[in-house]
Amino acid sequence: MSGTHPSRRRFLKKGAVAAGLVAAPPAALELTGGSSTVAAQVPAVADNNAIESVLYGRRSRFVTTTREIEGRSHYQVPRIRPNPQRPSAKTPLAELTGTITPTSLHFTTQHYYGIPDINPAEHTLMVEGMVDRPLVFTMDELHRLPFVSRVHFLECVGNRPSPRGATVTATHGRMGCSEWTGVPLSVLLAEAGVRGGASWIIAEAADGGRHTKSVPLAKALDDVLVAYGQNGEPVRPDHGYPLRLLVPGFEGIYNVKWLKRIKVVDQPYLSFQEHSRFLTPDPKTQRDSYDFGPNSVITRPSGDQRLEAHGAHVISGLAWSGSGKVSRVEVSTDGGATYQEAELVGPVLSKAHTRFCLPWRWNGDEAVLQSRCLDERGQLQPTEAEYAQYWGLTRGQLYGTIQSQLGHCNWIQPWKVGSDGKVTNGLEPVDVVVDVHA
Ligand SMILES: Nc1nc2c(c(=O)[nH]1)N[C@H]1C(S)=C(S)[C@@H](COP(=O)(O)O)O[C@H]1N2
Ligand SMILES: [Mo]
Repeated sequence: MSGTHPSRRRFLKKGAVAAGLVAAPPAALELTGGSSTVAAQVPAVADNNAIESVLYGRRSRFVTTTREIEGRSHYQVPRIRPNPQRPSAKTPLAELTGTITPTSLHFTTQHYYGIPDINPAEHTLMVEGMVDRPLVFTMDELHRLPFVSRVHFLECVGNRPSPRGATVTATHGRMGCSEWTGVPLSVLLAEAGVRGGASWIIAEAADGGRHTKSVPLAKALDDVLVAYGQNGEPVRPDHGYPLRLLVPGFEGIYNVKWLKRIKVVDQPYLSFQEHSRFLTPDPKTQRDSYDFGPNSVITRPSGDQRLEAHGAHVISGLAWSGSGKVSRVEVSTDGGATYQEAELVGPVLSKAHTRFCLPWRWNGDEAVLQSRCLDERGQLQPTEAEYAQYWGLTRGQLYGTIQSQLGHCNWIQPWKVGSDGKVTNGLEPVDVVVDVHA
């Protein structure tokens, strides 16, 4: 789906918002006569009363938002759309409200292998290596241990603001935020007894690619979860059923899905995912990169949407930081010349998406909307120019390099509102953009 909001568009036309009075818009009714792109996808008949709809719930037939399928996962792999071997997809951020990403719409990344079909009755988790007592847990045993539930964002290092990104899904859709439930890894490690001299763990998956990642032991003992629940349900197959590692604030790739084995060791292993994708001959980028810095993006209005009326609007988006809580979000409507503090909506949780909003009157002039995040560590989200200067990169390098070899691309994404209300990307165009999800 495109990022347009047909229901909102119709509603705004009537001028109710411009008057500052927000009554509940009759979205479904409006849509029947609304945008043809959406109307075309609306099933002719409602099945709200069908048994299947009641058994597992079903959204309104007027709501048709889906994830957006990824083309390729590696710059050397030809673009195939969609690729059944590694079905990956992005979150339609512009269509969502609040901070929890519905699991059905939560982005998903598969590398060279597809999604396995694992029988939980046969699945086990082994904890071994530099421990006093190597242990094997069945899923039943894991479910009998004390658990925690925590809300955390999960983001792929492949997210990057980009002049070529027509929508916020294109630039930032490789992220989601869920309530994760599971056993703290520290509990399992205490059970096994970590030996002196240990400093890392290696987490390994049960999928065909045996996705493997090294995690510092200090992080493993801090807030890492062995998660079996996502948003109140068992983790779904594309997110790692029946068990995944959840490494809050770290790059997505650390969050090993279909988790099979934890090995306690005294050094990081150069596993396939590390050496083939994340190390380059350039010493500047040959660094360990873990938790994401402060970040934010406006999701409404954002690329490919259109403001249909002058007057009252609300600028809304998401802010997050891998270092902890968001402490402040500021929004600019003049391309960064001046900023105003936005309201943080709902709970502000550590290493979680935080929704922000700012009421704004649009008088019909061109405007450049952008947000910046300050996190509790005092780190401020950089502009593109500040980021490039810090790493000594040209704009060509910024957009012509694979995201995972750059690091964490958390610079500010501006959206430009034209005098016709059309919202487009506010970054200066560049010749080359390499877009890869890692
Ligand atoms: N076993 C396994 N774990 C994996 C991956 C994978 O391909 N296989 N992809 C990683 C990457 S790169 C990301 S960004 C996240 C995505 O998690 P999600 O699919 O639940 O959104 O999972 C990580 N864990
Ligand atoms: Mo990723």
